[in-house]
Amino acid sequence: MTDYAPTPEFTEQAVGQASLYDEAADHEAFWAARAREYVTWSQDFGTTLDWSDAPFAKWFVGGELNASYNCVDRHVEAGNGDRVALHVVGANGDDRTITYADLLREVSKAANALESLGVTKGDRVAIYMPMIPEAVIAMLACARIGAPHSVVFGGFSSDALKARIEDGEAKLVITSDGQFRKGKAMPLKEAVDRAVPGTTAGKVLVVKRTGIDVEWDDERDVWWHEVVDSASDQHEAPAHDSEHPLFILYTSGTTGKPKGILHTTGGYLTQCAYTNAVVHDVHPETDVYWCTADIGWVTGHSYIVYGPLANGATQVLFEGTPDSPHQGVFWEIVEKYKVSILYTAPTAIRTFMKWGADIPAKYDLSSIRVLGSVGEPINPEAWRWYREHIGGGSAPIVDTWWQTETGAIMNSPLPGVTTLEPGSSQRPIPGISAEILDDEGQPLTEPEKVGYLVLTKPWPSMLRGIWGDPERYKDTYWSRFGPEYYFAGDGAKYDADGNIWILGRVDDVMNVSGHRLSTAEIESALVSHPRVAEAAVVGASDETTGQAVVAFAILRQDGETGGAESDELVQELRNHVGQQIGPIAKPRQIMIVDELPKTRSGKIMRRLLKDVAENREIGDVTTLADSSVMNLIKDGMAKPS
Ligand code: 6R9
Repeated sequence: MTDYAPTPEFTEQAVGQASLYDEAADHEAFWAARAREYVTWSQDFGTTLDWSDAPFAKWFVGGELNASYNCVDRHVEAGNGDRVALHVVGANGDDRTITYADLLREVSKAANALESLGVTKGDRVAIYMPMIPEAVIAMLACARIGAPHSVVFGGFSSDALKARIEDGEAKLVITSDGQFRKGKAMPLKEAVDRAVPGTTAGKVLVVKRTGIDVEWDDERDVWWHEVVDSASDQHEAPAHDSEHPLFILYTSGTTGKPKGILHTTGGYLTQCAYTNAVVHDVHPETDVYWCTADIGWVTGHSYIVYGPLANGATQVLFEGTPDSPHQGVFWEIVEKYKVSILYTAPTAIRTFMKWGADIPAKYDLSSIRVLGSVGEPINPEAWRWYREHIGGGSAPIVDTWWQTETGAIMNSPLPGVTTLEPGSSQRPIPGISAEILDDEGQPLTEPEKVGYLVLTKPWPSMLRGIWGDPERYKDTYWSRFGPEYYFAGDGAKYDADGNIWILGRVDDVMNVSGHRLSTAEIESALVSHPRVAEAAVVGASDETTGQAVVAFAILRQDGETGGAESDELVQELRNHVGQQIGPIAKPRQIMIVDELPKTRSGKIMRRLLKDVAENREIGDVTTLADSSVMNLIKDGMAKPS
């Protein structure tokens, strides 16, 4: 039996010590102490938590701060201006080093430029960019002014971008001319040009990244290098209320319309900085930290931008993908920059496993001392491979469970304290309280009983609502088990040692390579195609991506089907989804069927379709309105195409 207890040497130097669990017995005093430990306040707060208007929380009431000041200025003021903030690894071989002093100048210039474009406190700014330092600078410039950013993943379609600009009523969009993908310059601004007309966005600020040709609207479009480079590098960071909105980030819900998750300043920054310190064990003077997420996802927000920069860490910012220019690029970067903390996703780890251990073995990975995982459950096999082949057989792995809504890490081992259990994110970190409830809302304590994960106490980085939809906020998160419990939407169980195992979403949300996609959203994209009458989408388990999108579509009667045409149509439908939502949403498989399995009340029984998609025996069909449907679907699948 392998012992995954921390070594005494690791424990001794660890930021997160066991005493934190004891200290957290007084919930509010614990968080008040973290807020003062990790954040510099321009005005100290009074009440730690105001929960009188639950589920609408206020944390660190009356406190004032500036998130950008906390992530940049204060490190320069403390004499650390020469410390590298970002080792920028470009996708085109053009690496750059940005120190904290450089970052302060760049963020100040960008803040001045945004103000010159008419952005003021409270205005929303959409950011649609590749993984370039200007994206980080733009986020921090928005935070500085108090203009909430809404970062839209650069892989999303122009339709998805438009919906997010409209919902957040963004005044400005920041983008780039293009982006490098596997060494090739691809357009990006083009999608913005299609998204912006008819929306509130009056200006588009464009970073020149690739130099490819772009359409230009003189009234609306402004080059970043023209307004930012010439702006003053002095910008006083104003103090904002602790509850001032910091950003909106859209995530998939159970209905087609994405939810704009709202985060505010003081509580969010506190929990991001604290968790990054105690979970990733960041020692800013000596560590080189690399989180491989994209800033378009919450992991990039909390663990590239706000957490590590608030802590004054040195990090790698990588513009590229794991397979370009070659399958060893991650390990080449680890070797070159002596990365000591690596935070990535199970889907990436499984891909590396598939490529083979001989690839990382060619590089010197001895600098690595902590590994992290996020985005979906990590299967024990991948966990062991990660530890063995990347972590030199000894690096602790922190499997961190959290969500866009929770803002920061909730369940995770502490690397200097916890004896690790491969595949489980184990237990709530100090300051967080979770339980598993059964269908009736009774707490489960017995091992191996499957229930629902809930959070039982408010936490500083919790979402403050869904943008523009307070009712949906209450319904989605605070009604399933009553107003005392935050319902996370994940199934979970305890093991005999009291570790929590997350079993995946219990709602109609899929997790593809760690990205949340809603079945309803993809179904409505399919149905928006003129040939499709009805569609059902399920997440089928997939060796590499965790889950894969599998769609079943019924065609309209007026069209022809069959033969070669149906292959072409399937391709066309896949592309249609890609265009409507983004390439990550493209179904792995689309099956053209004559019927869908439905209950008598007309609900599609996705459970049965999932059985088909995963090549399993079909489960209980007794609640189907027409039980012969499943035979038809199965027969259809068995037919060679
Ligand atoms: C940070 C992030 C949240 C959903 C969450 C859960 C799944 C994330 C996990 C995990 C098991 C982990 N999830 N981390 N499941 N173990 N360590 O991923 O946010 O994109 O909002 O997704 O991802 O299902 O509910 P988000």
